[in-house]
Amino acid sequence: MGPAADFLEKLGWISRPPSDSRFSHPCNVRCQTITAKLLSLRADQCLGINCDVEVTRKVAVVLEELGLTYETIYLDFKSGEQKASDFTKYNPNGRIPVLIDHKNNDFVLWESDAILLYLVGKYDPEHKVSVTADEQKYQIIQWLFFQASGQGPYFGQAFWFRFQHSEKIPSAIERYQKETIRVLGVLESVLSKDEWLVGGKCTIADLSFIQWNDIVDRALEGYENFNFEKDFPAVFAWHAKMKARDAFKTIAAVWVV
Ligand SMILES: N[C@@H](CCC(=O)N[C@@H](CS)C(=O)NCC(=O)O)C(=O)O
Repeated sequence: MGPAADFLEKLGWISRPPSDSRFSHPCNVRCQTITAKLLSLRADQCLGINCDVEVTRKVAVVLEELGLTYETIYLDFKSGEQKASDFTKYNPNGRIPVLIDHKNNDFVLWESDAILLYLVGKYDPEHKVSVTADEQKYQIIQWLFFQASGQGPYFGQAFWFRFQHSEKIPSAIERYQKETIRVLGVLESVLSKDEWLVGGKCTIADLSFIQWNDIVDRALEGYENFNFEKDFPAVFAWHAKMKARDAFKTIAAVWVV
């Protein structure tokens, strides 16, 4: 680790894994500028999580919102560290993020929205980003399911077919870009009437959407002059409000996309 890492550590933005780290991968600040790398977090006193810059940023944001302590570890996707047994023993799906809660007997959990529910269930007694009424709890679950089954896969596939697929397949690009637009339309229809998705406040339901919305311009590159702010003003304003929160700013300062 170089002087940049020393500086970030002094600020408390990163911390180095203890020598008895459960993962062999070093915590390495170079990954903060390499989007292809996987950023992972590991608990020191409290919580651990594996996390990539875009896809699992939301978990880190919620850890910040709740003032929890965590550490970061990076996995290298290119060399397939996420599929190696060192990692799949935690997540058989070979994907990030994974949470390891050292305060709870090293309890392991994967799927980002399940992790968000766990974090607020266990560590948000003041309901900073959660709710108290049963009905609203189910509404949060509803939005998390929509995020995991609607936003994540459609935005992800739009991205994949636009930038990563070996062949150029216009019909696949069109299909997933249109679905991305549809998902944004669903959000717009709700957020043009209400400031937040559930309970009139920012909760994990809202925060679960931030990472993909943050790169929607790229997913929709080339799509009918797409303009996030003009086409979906309520979603754009909602996203901007979340980005202005301290938790997001802390994460964004460390994780350069
Ligand atoms: N529904 C999952 C999605 C997880 C996911 O797709 N993670 C990607 C992040 S880039 C991943 O680990 N990909 C690596 C791979 O598929 O090998 C969640 O929300 O946790």
